[in-house]
Amino acid sequence: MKNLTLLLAGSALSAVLIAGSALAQTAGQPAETRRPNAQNQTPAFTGQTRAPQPAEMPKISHEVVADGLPHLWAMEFLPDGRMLVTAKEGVMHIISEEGEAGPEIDGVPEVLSGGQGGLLDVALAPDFATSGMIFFSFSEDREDGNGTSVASAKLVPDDQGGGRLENVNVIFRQMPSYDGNKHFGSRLVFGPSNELYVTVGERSDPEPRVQAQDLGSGLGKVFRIDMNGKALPDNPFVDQDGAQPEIWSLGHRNLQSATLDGQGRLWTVEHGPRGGDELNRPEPGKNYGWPEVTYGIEYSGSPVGEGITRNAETEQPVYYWDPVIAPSGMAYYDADAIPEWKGAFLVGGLVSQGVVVVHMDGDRVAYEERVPLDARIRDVKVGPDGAVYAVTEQRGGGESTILRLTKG
Ligand SMILES: [Ca+2]
Repeated sequence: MKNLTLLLAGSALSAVLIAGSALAQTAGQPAETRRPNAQNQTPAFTGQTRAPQPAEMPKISHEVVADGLPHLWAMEFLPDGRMLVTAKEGVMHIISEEGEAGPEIDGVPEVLSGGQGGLLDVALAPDFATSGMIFFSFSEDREDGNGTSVASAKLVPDDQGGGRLENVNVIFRQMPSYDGNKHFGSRLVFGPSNELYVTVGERSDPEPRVQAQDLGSGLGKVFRIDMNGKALPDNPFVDQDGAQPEIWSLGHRNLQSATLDGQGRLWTVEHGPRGGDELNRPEPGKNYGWPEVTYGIEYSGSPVGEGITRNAETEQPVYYWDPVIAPSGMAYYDADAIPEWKGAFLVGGLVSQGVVVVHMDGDRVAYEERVPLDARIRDVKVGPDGAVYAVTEQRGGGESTILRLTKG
């Protein structure tokens, strides 16, 4: 009896501790303990949401490696170990290995930085070491509205820690334009054959968002293009009348996380509706459902469309989050410094204020782990040292920092 009393007291204590925090740090239990927003929805298969935490969770510490930065959106490591960053307002900087930001890079084109727009992602060309070529996405002001565009340029560093862009060339425009300030995406990822994946959004409002299902529209898609912005000849819709040939997959909402896995395959995490963020491995020509088939509910609380979470014509997400993490930035961990994370995806969480570690078993999620950082995480990268670098932002646009996460 005494033992039972102790046991009950222990359980009550755990329950209180868990209730006091959104995250439970107990192996085998899901990290997320809050009620889902979509109370009546159920996953299509075991492990599609709220996967358990792994038995081995490394102790992670973090330090600020750079601060006092403008509102950053993306970061890439240069071959020399420095970091190239984009800031939403439309500037780029090179940050030294000591964490000092150089002067603004000259020649960055005007961007539309209101709302969710701005200078967005940056990617180094696969041959950057010899060509100096970079690719970047941005919200572009246009005569008939605005939209996400992709430009290429040659980055020419100077010896003051800055540099300039030469031969800036807009190679791709998401069409149609729309007069709004939401859901521009975007991320840029080069595949193993130098193909460039471009993720975008569906512009959020009721009128444009349905175009995520329309192959004649570039809203709510993943594109696959060459370095001149042209559709690749083996894209899935190149021979279909009325379809945009650059489309790789459709039915997406707002994609701000993308990376390749160890096999060179594209994975994405997208901002879903309230309770519907999702991890996908976009395959050519496949339909990922939005806004007709989705988990979650509208931010107003009403169902999304007919409230359908599955049908035969659309792909189920590999994984979904309800409540949302608000994903931005993503990396595949293939380094040795944090062995427990080998083969996992690291996803930045704006609302979840940390890094979400998604451990895979084949193409399914086995475990989910959270690293709380008390800051909105806009981008995540693995450094040449095997540490994880997380870019923070402040809502409303205060200063950003870059954090370095290490084991121990
Ligand atoms: Ca979906």
